Amino acid sequence: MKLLKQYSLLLALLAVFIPAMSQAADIVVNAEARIFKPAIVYIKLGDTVKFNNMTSHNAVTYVAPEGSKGFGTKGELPGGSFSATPDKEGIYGYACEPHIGFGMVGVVVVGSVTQEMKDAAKKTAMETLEGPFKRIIGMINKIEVK
Ligand SMILES: [Cu+2]
Repeated sequence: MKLLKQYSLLLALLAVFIPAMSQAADIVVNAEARIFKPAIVYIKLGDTVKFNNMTSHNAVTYVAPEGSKGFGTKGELPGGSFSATPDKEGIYGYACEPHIGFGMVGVVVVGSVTQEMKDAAKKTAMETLEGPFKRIIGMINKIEVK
């Protein structure tokens, strides 16, 4: 009887987690001349952001949630396309380094975002970003708190 109970519990857990895992989605961001389109994307933890047309662009996080390793590699162009799967919920502000002078920045929001999270990301950005990378702050300002 006890074994049957454990078995049912296992089945119930699988029923909950398998659909949740299969819902992980690919969200596409296209690098265009001097912009990312869309520049702000809202995803769930486990979703992947696929950056296309990256031959002359990169996407490197300059603001990331605490403990996250972010995505992209400073000073490197991934070429073609590259996929980023953020490892923590929160706000990721990133830049295309070759075109930062043109304000080519974007934001990935993972999970639900509160005003406090937005304020904290903005504070971090203001304290750590330099020169044209401060453009990321403007993009964080545009995040919709839902
Ligand atoms: Cu670029």
